[in-house]
Amino acid sequence: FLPSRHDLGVVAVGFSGGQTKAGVDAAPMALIESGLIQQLEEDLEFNVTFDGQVHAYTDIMPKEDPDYRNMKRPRSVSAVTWQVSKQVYEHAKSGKFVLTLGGDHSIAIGTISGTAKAIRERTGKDLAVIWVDAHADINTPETSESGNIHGMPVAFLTGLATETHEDMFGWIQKDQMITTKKLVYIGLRDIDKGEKKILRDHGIKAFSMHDIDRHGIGKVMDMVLGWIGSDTPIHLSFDVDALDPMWAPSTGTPVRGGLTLREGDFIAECVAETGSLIALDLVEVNPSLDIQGASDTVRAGCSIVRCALGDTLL
Ligand code: HAR
Ligand code: MN
Ligand code: MN
Ligand code: MN
Repeated sequence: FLPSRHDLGVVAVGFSGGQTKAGVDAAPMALIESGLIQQLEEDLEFNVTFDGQVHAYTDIMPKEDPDYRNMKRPRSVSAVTWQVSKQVYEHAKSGKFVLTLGGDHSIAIGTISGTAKAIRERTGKDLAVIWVDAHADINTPETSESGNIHGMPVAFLTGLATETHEDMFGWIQKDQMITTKKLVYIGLRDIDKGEKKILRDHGIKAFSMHDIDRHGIGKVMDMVLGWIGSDTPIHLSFDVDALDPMWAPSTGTPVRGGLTLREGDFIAECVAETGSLIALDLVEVNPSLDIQGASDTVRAGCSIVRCALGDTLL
């Protein structure tokens, strides 16, 4: 199932509709302008397939999009993630590693549904997902206190939330879903009440900041990868707010007490070392928030991507 080591598909998703703060749609351009894709091509010697554009999906955006089941902008998020799903699927189906630059975390509905389907078709295996985040993003529309869909992607991807309307996530088919058994969280520290119940009821594996304090990040990564097991393709979905705001202040929902820059890079390095990583999302960088910290946040994001793609110190 391994992507040919040096073929990389890049999808740039300039979308912010899964939450209410403007600016997260500008992240892909900021990451690219700081030299990320060039570094992957020149320093890491990847064969990059990239259409050269940051997609805004304006042509598929519905004109009206009233709230539904407590979700804000459900048709817009559904339309964009459906399109992202097809883009990511095409790259993954042809055996490329897929890098998606977000955008808010709602876009993971698209990225993971795309890789889950491609990996099933190519290998018959269930995809494992490592979700690095301050938040669990597993609210159903009913448990969400905000209505923001970037707090719900994992619920739709695991089938804990379902919808029959095709234009409001009803497009997500079984072969695009993931199992809660192969989902692992790292970095959690701001979980809603309803989410705690979901994590407990379904026995979902989660390593909070408390666990990282107790065991250290090295032991935690051993446990994460041990839980997933070898010979399992892995999709890493990295929300930059997993990092402490000291390192990544420019993000929509910062939570103090997070990962250091090195812990973030270490997570990415350990997953890269398995040789089983098939896709990476980098999301929630918002260069328009905490403008003094924007370049730090972009640099932290670039560093995580390079580490996940196998950049090593020596
Ligand atoms: N749990 C809260 C909600 O559902 C906050 C979610 C924040 N999500 C992100 N992505 N920033 O992790 O609204
Ligand atoms: Mn998130
Ligand atoms: Mn988050
Ligand atoms: Mn909260």
